[in-house]
Amino acid sequence: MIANQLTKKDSKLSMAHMWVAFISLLIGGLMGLLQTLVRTGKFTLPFGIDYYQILTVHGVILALVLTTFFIIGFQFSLMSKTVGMSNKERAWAWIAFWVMVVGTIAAATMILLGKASVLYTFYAPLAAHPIFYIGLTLVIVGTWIACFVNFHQLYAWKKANKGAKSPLLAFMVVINMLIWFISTIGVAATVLIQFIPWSLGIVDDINILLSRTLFWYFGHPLVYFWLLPAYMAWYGIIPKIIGGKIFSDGLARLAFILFLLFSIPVGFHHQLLEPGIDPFWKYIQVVLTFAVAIPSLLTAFSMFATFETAGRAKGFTTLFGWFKALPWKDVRFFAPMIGMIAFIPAGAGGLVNASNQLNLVVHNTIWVTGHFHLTLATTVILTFFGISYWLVPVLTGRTLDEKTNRLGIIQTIVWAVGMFFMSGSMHIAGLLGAPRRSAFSEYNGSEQVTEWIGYQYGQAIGGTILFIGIIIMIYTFIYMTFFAPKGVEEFPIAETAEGAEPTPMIFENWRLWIGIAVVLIAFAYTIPFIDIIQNSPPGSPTFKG
Ligand code: HAS
Ligand code: CU
Repeated sequence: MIANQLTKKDSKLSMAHMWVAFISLLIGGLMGLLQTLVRTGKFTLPFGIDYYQILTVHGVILALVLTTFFIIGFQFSLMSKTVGMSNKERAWAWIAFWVMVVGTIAAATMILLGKASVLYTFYAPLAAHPIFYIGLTLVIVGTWIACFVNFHQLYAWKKANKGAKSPLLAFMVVINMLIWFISTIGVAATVLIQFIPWSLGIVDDINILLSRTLFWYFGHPLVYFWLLPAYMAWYGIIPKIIGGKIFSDGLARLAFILFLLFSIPVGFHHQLLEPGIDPFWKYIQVVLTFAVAIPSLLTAFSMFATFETAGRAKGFTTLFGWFKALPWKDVRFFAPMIGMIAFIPAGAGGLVNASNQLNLVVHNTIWVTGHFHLTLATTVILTFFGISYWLVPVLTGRTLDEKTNRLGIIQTIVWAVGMFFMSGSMHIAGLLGAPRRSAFSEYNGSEQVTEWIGYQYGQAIGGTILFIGIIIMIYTFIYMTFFAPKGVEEFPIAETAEGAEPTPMIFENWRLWIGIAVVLIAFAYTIPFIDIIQNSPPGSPTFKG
């Protein structure tokens, strides 16, 4: 039998992923700073570097590379800790890692050579060099190997522990990888069937609407692939850090199952203004989008309940007394907590985006950029930073000392302040009509532009503060890896509260949940796909990105 623990070999595997993630943070963050400076109109990029090239580096390296490597590395550590990893599984996990690294290097090289300035969404008819798409394909193939390693880990554990409920965190990892696997089939299809033949010149035309629909079939679940590891930490780790218990194991699993069901059939909320999709199906997918907000609302409820019960157990009896009982000075709590607080306005913004009439106002404006810098770049990333303060010492055999804790608290505050300015300015400028994905322009002296410029400065101020946050984070990462005192750091895994309702075993019925997920996807997408394939207009001329 395989021991359920994080061995030295497992640590090395997760740590390799962390290295890629933190190097990506530095490179991607620098690009972000440059972008905000360009948009003030007072700064030009040196050496003839193009704005859209650095924008592509920024999006690809942060939204795709950093996240994927951090998530997969973190999830491997959770799986080893809760259900164990065999030597064979670890060998496959390393193969997955290297396939992803090779793919990343291939795609990154093309972007750096200026042959793939197509942004992270690579919308057709902007065309990149074929190697860019082949690189992306390799990254996806690597993640698929990682998916199957995780599936096999839980399967092996279940076989050895017949009838037992799977550990909560392992259950969550498997759900996240199921969402990832099902959704990446869409992006793999468009890249393999459409983009690669087209960029190689084998075919002249590309069905733009189809490619964008396949992209967003993947693009929305992608954001939950980022969010769910943060939720794993909120549900399964934070209660331990605050000296409490998981409020309800069953509720946590239910939330994750709802994500599996509703994350995917909602991609049209990114295409509400796209002509060529029947409004009826947009409406259906918007209804499903509001359904996918429910597990986040369950999570908000669960977290409040966890905080309150922990506070009351410590003897705080007043209505909000539990608030004081929280360990504000412990960065393992503080960083994710700021992330949670940010998710209240961030999630509300998401519901604004998903509302058809309001989407008309915000679509393609920098409001949307503000939205995902609150969700991804604050809620998710601050939680990831919060995880790294204990995970990196666990992986390197060191301890989270006073210095790391202090640096982490400062980092979190710097990040929150920087993001307040940057994302806040983006939201307001967006409401005033400022476009996203756009370098500085005076738009031929249009008067409206004068309304935006103040907020563009606001973004540059925020971006500069955020870059300071990145330097602090990188310094802390290096300190934790090489210099923090040696010792044994705790891997905090929470237990369920006594007296909580038992978890229904039906939650482990994978066939049922995957089955319903597939039915929902088929319902939301089959007719629109047929319609798009039969009725799309001919492709437009190709533009080299
Ligand atoms: Fe989004 C666009 C709708 C969540 C990321 N989103 C984007 C893009 C990205 C992104 C990257 O409907 C741009 C893509 C592109 O390049 O074009 N989004 C939503 C909705 C949600 C949502 C309905 N988005 C996310 C998350 C992301 C993310 C999460 C990343 C991680 N989004 C949209 C739409 C668009 C969009 C449209 C397209 C816009 C357009 O026109 O282009 C929902 O999932 C949000 C639900 C969340 C909640 C909040 C629950 C609150 C919690 C915190 C509790 C706090 C506690 C602390 C306990 C309902 C759980 C309390 C403590 C105290 C002290 C108070
Ligand atoms: Cu979405």
